[in-house]
Amino acid sequence: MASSPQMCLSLYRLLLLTISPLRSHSFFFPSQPSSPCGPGRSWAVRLDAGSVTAGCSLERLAHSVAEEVGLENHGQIGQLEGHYLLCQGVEDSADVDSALDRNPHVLWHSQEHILRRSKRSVTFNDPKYPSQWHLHNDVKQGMDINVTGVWERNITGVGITVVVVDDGLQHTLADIQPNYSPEGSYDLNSNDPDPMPHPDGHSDNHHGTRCAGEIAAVSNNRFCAVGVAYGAKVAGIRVLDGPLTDSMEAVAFNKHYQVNDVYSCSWGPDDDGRTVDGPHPLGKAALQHGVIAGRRGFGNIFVVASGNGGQYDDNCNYDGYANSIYTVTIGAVDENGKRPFYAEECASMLAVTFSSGSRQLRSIVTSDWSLQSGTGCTDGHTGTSAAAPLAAGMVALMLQVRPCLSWRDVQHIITYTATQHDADAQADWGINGAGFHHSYKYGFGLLNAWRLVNAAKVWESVPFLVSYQSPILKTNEGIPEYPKTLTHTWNGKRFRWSSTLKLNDWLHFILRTNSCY
Ligand SMILES: [Ca+2]
Ligand SMILES: [Ca+2]
Ligand SMILES: [Ca+2]
Ligand SMILES: [Ca+2]
Repeated sequence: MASSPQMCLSLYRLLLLTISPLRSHSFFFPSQPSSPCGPGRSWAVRLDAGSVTAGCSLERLAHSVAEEVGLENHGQIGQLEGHYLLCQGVEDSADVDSALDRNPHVLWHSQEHILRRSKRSVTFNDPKYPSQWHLHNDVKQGMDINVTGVWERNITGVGITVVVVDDGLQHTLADIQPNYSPEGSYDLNSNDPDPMPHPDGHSDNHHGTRCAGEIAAVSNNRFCAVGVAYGAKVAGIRVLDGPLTDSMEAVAFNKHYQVNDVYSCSWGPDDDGRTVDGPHPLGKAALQHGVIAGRRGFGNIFVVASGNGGQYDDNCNYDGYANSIYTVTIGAVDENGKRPFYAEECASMLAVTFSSGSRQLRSIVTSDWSLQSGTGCTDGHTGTSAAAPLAAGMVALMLQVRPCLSWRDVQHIITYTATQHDADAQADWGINGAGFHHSYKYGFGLLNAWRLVNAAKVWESVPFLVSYQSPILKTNEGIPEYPKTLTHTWNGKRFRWSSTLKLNDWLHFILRTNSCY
């Protein structure tokens, strides 16, 4: 059926060449359209294929219909057989619609009008959104978290609550209030349910509010900025504005843990390159309890910042929050994808995302408190403090599409989807025993929201954690001065530690592994 007009055309070509080589080509085929089809000057017509006589073609019919009604044939419309676009020439024709109505070969016709269509790219009226390069970097392609396509598919963190464990949360701000979760919030410094920060003259308690804005600042409210998961709820636990004890940390890590899905912690022990500290027994127990019992048994996701002691050669392996297997440890890269001066290196870093860099590079634009000299918006959020909340927001996006991901699934998906980037020749990427690229500077690589969410959609859950703790094995071996590497064989497996530690008398290693062997 579909090939018959083609066959008919072929016959005409043959005849043309045989019996009338000098005859005008345009007798049988439409002449080149002499005018563009301007708005309101074109008609789409559907011709009656049944009225094509033997030896003729739809194309030829379209040409003669166009002539009869005073239009030019601009050819078939796409792949729609029998549909042609007829256009008005330079001069206006008489009543085209009536002429087409009367034409026996025309089954249907419609004068074309301009249709209003908008691109499905996300636009926001938030005045600082254009400066949020970490969400859409128009200057340095690829140096953003690749989230806009996720939003275009209506994945914005809806149904997920991220809690910021910090110095408070100003939940009355225009960019926070609509997404604020009082149910997930608490004030452990004043022991009340309201985590509102205290402006106290000595300190800038704006930190928690800035982190919360990165996660879930309200979009399209003509105010400040947009969060990574602007459809998510954000809660605050105020715990850093006063003396902190092990029991307070333990309460914080499990506070409202069936409401709060993700805990964002942009703090840790002193980053002076000399401190080895982390959660004490109760804090440790609370982290473990959170991944076992929180989020209805799927496990809370604890996102922690890797630390800002890079310039003091601090290493996040010394930081017990970072080196805990229960935490997602996030480091920072600057706008060029490079490790900034402040970012720490370590083996326990899972991945990196964007934050501030050297002076000439842009920092993170986010909400701010409006107390003291705050305006409710800042373009100066910095450090690994600014990186971890972006990761927490990305985890919220993952959990929206797959609410039943376990805490281990989230870590595995990060490992699989983080991208190795070539920003730095000194990155020292290696391949680990499971075949993944890893760097002490960049973990498994750059977090990518698009890849995280798509992997989450199809992810098959990994098994529960299996762990084994060996008895203490004393080796009494010194770590050589160069290379600073200690290799030890245990149960037939070789383990190698290399470190930039300034060596003390002895080291106590605890080997923890997620694999069975
Ligand atoms: Ca309070
Ligand atoms: Ca906003
Ligand atoms: Ca540190
Ligand atoms: Ca960790």
